[in-house]
Amino acid sequence: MFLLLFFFIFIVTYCSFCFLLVFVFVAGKKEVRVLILGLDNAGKTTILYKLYAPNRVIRTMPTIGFNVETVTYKNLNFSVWDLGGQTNIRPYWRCYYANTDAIIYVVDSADRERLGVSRKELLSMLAEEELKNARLLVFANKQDQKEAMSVVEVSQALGLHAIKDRQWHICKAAAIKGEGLSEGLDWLANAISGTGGATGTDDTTNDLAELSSASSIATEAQPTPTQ
Ligand code: G3D
Repeated sequence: MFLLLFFFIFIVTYCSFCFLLVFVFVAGKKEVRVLILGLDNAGKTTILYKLYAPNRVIRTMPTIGFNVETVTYKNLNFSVWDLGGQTNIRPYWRCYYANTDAIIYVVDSADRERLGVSRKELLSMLAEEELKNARLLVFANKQDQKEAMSVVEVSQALGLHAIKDRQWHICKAAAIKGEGLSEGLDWLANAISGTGGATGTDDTTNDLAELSSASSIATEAQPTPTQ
Protein backbone atom coordinates (compact mmCIF):
# COMPACT_ATOMS: atom_id res chain seq x y z
CA MET A 1 0.00 0.00 0.00
CA PHE A 2 2.78 2.36 1.04
CA LEU A 3 4.69 1.39 -2.09
CA LEU A 4 1.65 2.13 -4.26
CA LEU A 5 1.22 5.55 -2.66
CA PHE A 6 4.90 6.30 -3.14
CA PHE A 7 4.66 5.23 -6.80
CA PHE A 8 1.58 7.42 -7.30
CA ILE A 9 3.29 10.49 -5.78
CA PHE A 10 6.37 9.82 -7.90
CA ILE A 11 4.33 9.65 -11.14
CA VAL A 12 2.38 12.85 -10.30
CA THR A 13 5.59 14.74 -9.44
CA TYR A 14 7.34 13.47 -12.57
CA CYS A 15 4.43 14.45 -14.84
CA SER A 16 4.18 17.92 -13.26
CA PHE A 17 7.91 18.42 -13.77
CA CYS A 18 7.67 17.42 -17.45
CA PHE A 19 4.67 19.69 -17.95
CA LEU A 20 6.58 22.58 -16.35
CA LEU A 21 9.58 21.98 -18.61
CA VAL A 22 7.39 21.99 -21.75
CA PHE A 23 5.59 25.12 -20.53
CA VAL A 24 8.85 26.97 -19.84
CA PHE A 25 10.20 25.91 -23.25
CA VAL A 26 7.10 27.01 -25.15
CA ALA A 27 6.35 30.17 -23.15
CA GLY A 28 10.05 31.09 -23.15
CA LYS A 29 9.98 31.68 -26.90
CA LYS A 30 8.53 35.04 -27.71
CA GLU A 31 6.37 35.23 -30.84
CA VAL A 32 7.54 38.00 -33.14
CA ARG A 33 5.79 39.15 -36.29
CA VAL A 34 8.12 40.27 -39.03
CA LEU A 35 7.27 41.48 -42.53
CA ILE A 36 9.79 41.19 -45.35
CA LEU A 37 9.18 44.00 -47.78
CA GLY A 38 10.92 45.59 -50.72
CA LEU A 39 10.53 45.93 -54.46
CA ASP A 40 10.07 42.88 -56.64
CA ASN A 41 13.29 41.02 -57.42
CA ALA A 42 15.07 42.47 -54.36
CA GLY A 43 15.60 39.01 -52.87
CA LYS A 44 12.85 38.78 -50.23
CA THR A 45 11.80 35.21 -51.00
CA THR A 46 15.42 34.10 -51.16
CA ILE A 47 16.04 35.60 -47.72
CA LEU A 48 12.92 34.00 -46.26
CA TYR A 49 13.89 30.54 -47.43
CA LYS A 50 17.55 30.96 -46.51
CA LEU A 51 16.42 31.75 -42.98
CA TYR A 52 13.90 28.95 -42.97
CA ALA A 53 16.02 26.21 -44.53
CA PRO A 54 19.58 27.50 -44.96
CA ASN A 55 20.94 24.45 -46.76
CA ARG A 56 18.19 23.97 -49.28
CA VAL A 57 18.63 24.92 -52.94
CA ILE A 58 16.15 27.68 -53.58
CA ARG A 59 14.31 28.39 -56.79
CA THR A 60 12.24 31.52 -56.35
CA MET A 61 9.21 32.67 -58.27
CA PRO A 62 7.69 36.14 -58.03
CA THR A 63 5.57 36.17 -54.89
CA ILE A 64 1.89 36.34 -55.77
CA GLY A 65 0.12 36.97 -52.47
CA PHE A 66 2.63 36.05 -49.79
CA ASN A 67 4.86 33.37 -48.29
CA VAL A 68 4.88 32.79 -44.53
CA GLU A 69 7.34 30.74 -42.49
CA THR A 70 8.18 30.47 -38.82
CA VAL A 71 11.86 30.80 -38.05
CA THR A 72 13.23 30.21 -34.57
CA TYR A 73 16.21 32.35 -33.72
CA LYS A 74 17.73 33.16 -30.34
CA ASN A 75 14.71 32.23 -28.25
CA LEU A 76 12.38 34.14 -30.56
CA ASN A 77 9.84 32.64 -32.91
CA PHE A 78 9.87 34.86 -35.96
CA SER A 79 6.70 34.55 -37.95
CA VAL A 80 8.03 35.97 -41.21
CA TRP A 81 5.71 37.18 -43.96
CA ASP A 82 7.20 37.80 -47.39
CA LEU A 83 4.72 40.03 -49.20
CA GLY A 84 4.96 40.33 -52.96
CA GLY A 85 6.72 43.42 -54.25
CA GLN A 86 5.21 43.97 -57.69
CA THR A 87 3.77 47.44 -58.32
CA ASN A 88 0.16 46.21 -58.34
CA ILE A 89 0.58 44.30 -55.07
CA ARG A 90 2.37 47.01 -53.03
CA PRO A 91 -0.83 48.90 -52.06
CA TYR A 92 -1.97 45.72 -50.28
CA TRP A 93 1.09 45.62 -47.98
CA ARG A 94 -0.83 47.75 -45.49
CA CYS A 95 -3.40 44.98 -44.96
CA TYR A 96 -0.68 43.11 -43.06
CA TYR A 97 0.76 45.96 -40.96
CA ALA A 98 -1.21 45.38 -37.74
CA ASN A 99 0.80 43.92 -34.82
CA THR A 100 4.07 43.98 -36.73
CA ASP A 101 7.15 43.95 -34.47
CA ALA A 102 9.72 44.45 -37.19
CA ILE A 103 10.16 45.09 -40.88
CA ILE A 104 12.96 43.61 -42.91
CA TYR A 105 13.31 45.86 -45.93
CA VAL A 106 15.27 44.34 -48.79
CA VAL A 107 17.05 46.40 -51.43
CA ASP A 108 18.68 45.10 -54.60
CA SER A 109 21.95 47.02 -54.27
CA ALA A 110 22.68 46.49 -57.96
CA ASP A 111 19.39 48.03 -59.09
CA ARG A 112 20.52 51.68 -59.09
CA GLU A 113 17.66 52.75 -61.35
CA ARG A 114 14.93 51.79 -58.90
CA LEU A 115 16.55 52.90 -55.67
CA GLY A 116 14.45 56.08 -55.74
CA VAL A 117 11.27 54.00 -56.00
CA SER A 118 12.52 51.79 -53.19
CA ARG A 119 13.11 54.84 -51.00
CA LYS A 120 9.63 56.20 -51.77
CA GLU A 121 7.97 52.89 -50.86
CA LEU A 122 10.02 52.65 -47.66
CA LEU A 123 9.18 56.18 -46.52
CA SER A 124 5.47 55.86 -47.25
CA MET A 125 5.43 52.58 -45.32
CA LEU A 126 7.23 54.08 -42.34
CA ALA A 127 4.65 56.86 -42.23
CA GLU A 128 1.89 54.35 -41.49
CA GLU A 129 0.53 54.65 -37.95
CA GLU A 130 0.35 50.87 -37.49
CA LEU A 131 4.09 50.56 -38.08
CA LYS A 132 5.26 53.37 -35.84
CA ASN A 133 6.72 50.96 -33.26
CA ALA A 134 8.16 48.48 -35.73
CA ARG A 135 11.93 48.09 -35.81
CA LEU A 136 13.52 48.41 -39.23
CA LEU A 137 16.23 46.12 -40.56
CA VAL A 138 17.45 46.91 -44.09
CA PHE A 139 19.37 44.35 -46.09
CA ALA A 140 21.49 45.91 -48.84
CA ASN A 141 21.26 42.68 -50.80
CA LYS A 142 23.09 41.27 -53.84
CA GLN A 143 26.48 42.47 -52.62
CA ASP A 144 28.02 39.62 -54.63
CA GLN A 145 27.23 41.50 -57.86
CA LYS A 146 30.10 43.65 -59.03
CA GLU A 147 27.91 46.64 -59.87
CA ALA A 148 26.31 46.58 -56.41
CA MET A 149 26.29 49.83 -54.43
CA SER A 150 28.05 49.70 -51.08
CA VAL A 151 26.03 49.66 -47.90
CA VAL A 152 27.01 53.32 -47.36
CA GLU A 153 25.58 54.31 -50.73
CA VAL A 154 22.38 52.37 -50.16
CA SER A 155 22.01 53.89 -46.71
CA GLN A 156 22.47 57.39 -48.12
CA ALA A 157 20.13 56.82 -51.05
CA LEU A 158 17.38 55.57 -48.73
CA GLY A 159 17.94 58.51 -46.36
CA LEU A 160 18.17 56.19 -43.37
CA HIS A 161 20.15 58.60 -41.23
CA ALA A 162 17.17 60.94 -41.14
CA ILE A 163 15.18 58.32 -39.25
CA LYS A 164 15.34 59.27 -35.59
CA ASP A 165 12.13 57.87 -34.18
CA ARG A 166 12.66 54.13 -34.43
CA GLN A 167 15.32 51.50 -34.06
CA TRP A 168 16.88 50.73 -37.44
CA HIS A 169 19.89 48.98 -38.81
CA ILE A 170 21.30 48.34 -42.27
CA CYS A 171 23.65 45.56 -43.20
CA LYS A 172 25.03 44.15 -46.38
CA ALA A 173 23.88 40.77 -47.59
CA ALA A 174 24.26 38.31 -50.40
CA ALA A 175 21.15 36.27 -49.72
CA ILE A 176 21.91 33.81 -52.47
CA LYS A 177 24.99 32.73 -50.49
CA GLY A 178 23.31 33.22 -47.13
CA GLU A 179 25.81 35.96 -46.27
CA GLY A 180 24.95 38.78 -43.89
CA LEU A 181 21.61 37.35 -42.82
CA SER A 182 22.57 36.13 -39.36
CA GLU A 183 24.24 39.49 -38.60
CA GLY A 184 20.97 41.22 -39.41
CA LEU A 185 18.90 38.77 -37.40
CA ASP A 186 21.28 39.12 -34.44
CA TRP A 187 20.58 42.84 -34.40
CA LEU A 188 16.85 42.24 -34.71
CA ALA A 189 16.77 39.64 -31.95
CA ASN A 190 18.67 42.00 -29.64
CA ALA A 191 16.46 44.95 -30.55
CA ILE A 192 13.28 42.98 -29.88
CA SER A 193 14.46 41.39 -26.66
CA GLY A 194 15.57 44.83 -25.50
CA THR A 195 19.25 43.92 -25.07
CA GLY A 196 20.60 46.12 -27.84
CA GLY A 197 19.66 47.52 -31.22
CA ALA A 198 20.62 51.15 -31.12
CA THR A 199 18.45 53.78 -32.83
CA GLY A 200 20.19 53.96 -36.18
CA THR A 201 23.15 51.73 -36.77
CA ASP A 202 24.77 50.33 -39.82
CA ASP A 203 27.64 48.06 -40.63
CA THR A 204 29.30 50.64 -42.84
CA THR A 205 32.49 50.77 -40.81
CA ASN A 206 34.37 48.54 -43.24
CA ASP A 207 33.07 50.37 -46.27
CA LEU A 208 33.94 53.90 -45.28
CA ALA A 209 37.15 53.89 -47.27
CA GLU A 210 35.09 53.34 -50.42
CA LEU A 211 33.49 56.75 -50.30
CA SER A 212 35.27 60.01 -49.85
CA SER A 213 31.97 61.58 -48.81
CA ALA A 214 31.35 58.99 -46.15
CA SER A 215 32.72 60.95 -43.22
CA SER A 216 29.29 62.22 -42.23
CA ILE A 217 28.02 58.66 -42.25
CA ALA A 218 30.96 57.66 -40.10
CA THR A 219 29.93 60.15 -37.45
CA GLU A 220 26.24 59.43 -37.63
CA ALA A 221 26.70 55.71 -37.74
CA GLN A 222 27.99 55.46 -34.19
CA PRO A 223 25.46 53.52 -32.14
CA THR A 224 23.39 55.79 -29.95
CA PRO A 225 21.55 54.70 -26.81
CA THR A 226 18.27 52.91 -27.44
CA GLN A 227 15.29 55.16 -26.83
P1 G3D B 1 11.70 38.86 -54.45
O1 G3D B 1 11.08 37.80 -53.59
O2 G3D B 1 12.09 40.07 -53.68
O3 G3D B 1 10.88 39.21 -55.65
P2 G3D B 1 13.56 36.79 -55.14
O4 G3D B 1 13.08 38.30 -55.02
O5 G3D B 1 13.96 36.24 -53.82
O6 G3D B 1 12.55 36.04 -55.94
O7 G3D B 1 14.89 36.97 -55.99
C1 G3D B 1 14.88 37.54 -57.29
C2 G3D B 1 16.10 37.07 -58.05
O8 G3D B 1 17.27 37.59 -57.41
C3 G3D B 1 16.27 35.54 -58.08
O9 G3D B 1 16.92 35.22 -59.28
C4 G3D B 1 17.23 35.29 -56.94
O10 G3D B 1 17.97 34.10 -57.08
C5 G3D B 1 18.14 36.51 -57.07
N1 G3D B 1 18.84 36.86 -55.85
C6 G3D B 1 18.36 36.96 -54.60
N2 G3D B 1 19.33 37.29 -53.74
C7 G3D B 1 20.47 37.41 -54.47
C8 G3D B 1 21.83 37.74 -54.12
O11 G3D B 1 22.22 37.97 -52.98
N3 G3D B 1 22.70 37.80 -55.18
C9 G3D B 1 22.33 37.51 -56.47
N4 G3D B 1 23.29 37.59 -57.41
N5 G3D B 1 21.08 37.19 -56.81
C10 G3D B 1 20.16 37.14 -55.81
P3 G3D B 1 16.16 34.54 -60.52
O12 G3D B 1 17.23 34.39 -61.55
O13 G3D B 1 15.60 33.26 -60.00
O14 G3D B 1 15.10 35.53 -60.93
